[in-house]
Amino acid sequence: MEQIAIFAGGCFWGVEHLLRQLPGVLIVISGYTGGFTDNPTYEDVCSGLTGHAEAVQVTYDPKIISYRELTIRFFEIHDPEQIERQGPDKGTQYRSEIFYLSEEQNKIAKELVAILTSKGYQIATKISPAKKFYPAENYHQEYYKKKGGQPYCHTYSKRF
Ligand code: MHO
Repeated sequence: MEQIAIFAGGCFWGVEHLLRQLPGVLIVISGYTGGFTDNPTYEDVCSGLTGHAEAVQVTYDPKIISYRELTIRFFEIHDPEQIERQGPDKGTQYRSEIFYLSEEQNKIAKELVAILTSKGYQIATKISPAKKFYPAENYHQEYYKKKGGQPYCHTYSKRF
């Protein structure tokens, strides 16, 4: 049975591109969530006034990849110590946040933050219940695949 996970880790182009490469990840949609306006556009979210974060909705097969493995990768492809920014992108829409869809996901996310904290990281990542996820405009989907090139705001760093 497929499951869903939602992560915000800065510009969704890079998060989408890097999570899509994992075996067991079936679909990744770039979008907006965590704010207080309905049907936000990219321009709305860029204004920083909607409360939404750029985020990805990941559909995965838990028989191939667990939520824990997926979330570990999320922590290793963005910098979870940055507050309200990611690399060159500044603003609350680029914050680091995990939107959990079950108590089990909440527990796993908190355990991973505790592990990183015990290693000395100052984790900025928020952990919040999932709210409605709004898919972004088509031109934001599979951005790097369409344009060619590699993410410039995200790289892999081993942290676990
Ligand atoms: N720094 C990026 C942000 C794009 S993202 C979809 C840019 O090139 O505009 O927010």
